[in-house]
Amino acid sequence: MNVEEIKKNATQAIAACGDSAALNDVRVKYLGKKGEITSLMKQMGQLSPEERPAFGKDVNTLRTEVEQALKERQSIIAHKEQQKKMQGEVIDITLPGTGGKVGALHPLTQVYYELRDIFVSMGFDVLEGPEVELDEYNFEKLNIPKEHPSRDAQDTFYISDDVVLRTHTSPVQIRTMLTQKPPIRMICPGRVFRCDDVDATHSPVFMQLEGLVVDKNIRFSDLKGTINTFLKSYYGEDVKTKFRPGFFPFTEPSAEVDVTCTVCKGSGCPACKGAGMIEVLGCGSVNPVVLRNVGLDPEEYSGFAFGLGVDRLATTKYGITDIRLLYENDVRFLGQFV
Ligand code: 2U9
Repeated sequence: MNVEEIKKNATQAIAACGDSAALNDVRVKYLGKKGEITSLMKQMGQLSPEERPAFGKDVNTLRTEVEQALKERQSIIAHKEQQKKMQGEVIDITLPGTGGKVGALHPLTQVYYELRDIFVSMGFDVLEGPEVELDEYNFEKLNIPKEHPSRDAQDTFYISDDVVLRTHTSPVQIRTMLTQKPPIRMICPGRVFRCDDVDATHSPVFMQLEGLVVDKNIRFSDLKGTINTFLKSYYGEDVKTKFRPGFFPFTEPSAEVDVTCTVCKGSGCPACKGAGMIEVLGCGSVNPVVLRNVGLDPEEYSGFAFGLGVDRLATTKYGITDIRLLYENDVRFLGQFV
């Protein structure tokens, strides 16, 4: 084949290439080791010395032209291939997003924050203490004698003879009275532990909130005013409260407090077992024995205290019939409190 024919064929072949692979085949066909242009070069030896310069020049020109054509075609193909690749990667920014799930505070945390904020607005400090406590602070100083039923090993987790998991947050008030002079106006929130089986109304771990006020001239009427103000703030202005006599070793006199049932508004229903009222907290004047146990003179100082279970305040307000719902963390339940 002569130079002109090769040039014509190569130019046509290059123009017909649609992708890099095809173009590379053409390159090999003409410029490869056994390619047609390479073979032309090898034929030089068979020519006479006179013919060689002109032939060499023609073949060189051919090679340069074919190389140039390949280069131009390669550039067009590369551009086309790039366009095709980009079309395959197009992102539709108008598609709806998948969105992240938004978390929320646990209902018990929401209720605790609400209770805390009410007491803080009434001038109470918030204090915390250890969950592993001395028997001395959890029981002895609170006038809970050795024979008292709540000291039974069934109710208390003992770490050793004189160390327990606190069964209430009252030891925090003991610690506070041992280290601070009255006036004391405090609440102490925290986890408490009792050796109970789990059922609709019991959990071996639950959150309590207790309060204590100690000063000169504190009377039972101060307790009633504080508790009524608190309960109206939490349950609503319409709530009715009832103080019934109760008994706690650390308060004297003591009371248990009921509020109108939030489910039936007082007419009687299964939630309040027909009574129209539900018990929500215990309280009383601080027993003078307890004041003396922490070195305060009951002739000079008096006080009141109260205690409540945060889960009970949550279940009564929202008509929840089983406290286990608050501890199992089923999102179908939790989602109702977002
Ligand atoms: C000191 C003196 C007195 C705390 C009190 C109650 C009444 C009470 C229960 C409510 C439901 C415990 O969570 S519960 O099971 N508590 O009824 N607690 S008076 O009295 C104190 C505390 C500390 C120094």
